[in-house]
Amino acid sequence: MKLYPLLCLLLSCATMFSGCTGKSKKNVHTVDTIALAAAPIFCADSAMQFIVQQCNFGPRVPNTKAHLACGNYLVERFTHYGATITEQKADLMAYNGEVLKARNIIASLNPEQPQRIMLCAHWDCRPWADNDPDANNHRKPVMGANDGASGVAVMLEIARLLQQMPIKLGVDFFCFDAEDYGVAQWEDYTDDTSKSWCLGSQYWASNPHRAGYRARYGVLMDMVGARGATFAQENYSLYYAPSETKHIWKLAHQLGYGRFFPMHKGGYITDDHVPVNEIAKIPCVDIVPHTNHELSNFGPTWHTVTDTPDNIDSNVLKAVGQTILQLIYNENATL
Ligand code: AHN
Ligand code: ZN
Repeated sequence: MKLYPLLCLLLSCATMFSGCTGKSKKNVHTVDTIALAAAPIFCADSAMQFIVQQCNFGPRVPNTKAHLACGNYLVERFTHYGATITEQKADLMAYNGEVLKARNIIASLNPEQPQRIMLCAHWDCRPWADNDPDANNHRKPVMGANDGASGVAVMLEIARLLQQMPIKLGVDFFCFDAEDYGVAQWEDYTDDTSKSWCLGSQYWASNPHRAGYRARYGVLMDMVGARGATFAQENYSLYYAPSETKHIWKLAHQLGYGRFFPMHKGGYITDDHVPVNEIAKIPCVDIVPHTNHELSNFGPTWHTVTDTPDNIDSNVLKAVGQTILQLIYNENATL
């Protein structure tokens, strides 16, 4: 039955009649745009260098020398860019019974300003490349150029630029530890393993570094540098921070990075934004890749020994970094 043409005719009539109400007729072809405050240019080469610097310490697996040295480096860099550092040290029990000497590093700009936003990334590396196609690599640590270093590098570059062009808004850079010690793939767990991930952010959300800490919202950046990455709208983000999520994606499109930010749902990803949303009750968006690859939905280097700086694409860092930098300067313009 050819109902289709009839349906179309009815729909177009409805549209025509609604057009006769006289409301917003002349705006039907204009899309409302986000006003852009003056903002610096995000330097992707600089962000790339911050990835290389972190990786030069070796895999930053908790309880290793590389982890300790890189933590000290992050404190030194954020201090150099004018931030006030709060370190949270805690002994956190991993699922396998290991006690992790964990260290959340929180770097605050304009610490007295009540109007704040939070940027987050994890800085630790996974102790096992358990998604590597070669089983001989499963017990080797992950270098974490993308999974760890990339988000921190984008934050460091933003901190560097904020020192050059200061704002009034408060900005907190959260370097969460012990994100990536989740249950290994070789274990045969049948129960929920989600709490084995994100130990540092779970700790912070239950023990905030300042009593009564609040922020307007947060943005988590996890694995924001891999070649070929695209960032669908993550489902917890859409659930807990719908307006912020849609706004960031719209901003990215307006800045010309639409090909990295498809306007559709990804999946529910267990990540550091979940405790921020569910325990600290601060709306937090996760920018995390959703890539249909046979090895993993996070891309071919995820939890493999190939997660190295040579597989980072600075164009991906640029798309994420410039979008979040613009977001910050726009937020500052509302004060
Ligand atoms: C899960 O694999 C359940 N979540 C991903 C969290 C993660 C690991 N992010 C980076 N590495
Ligand atoms: Zn990981």
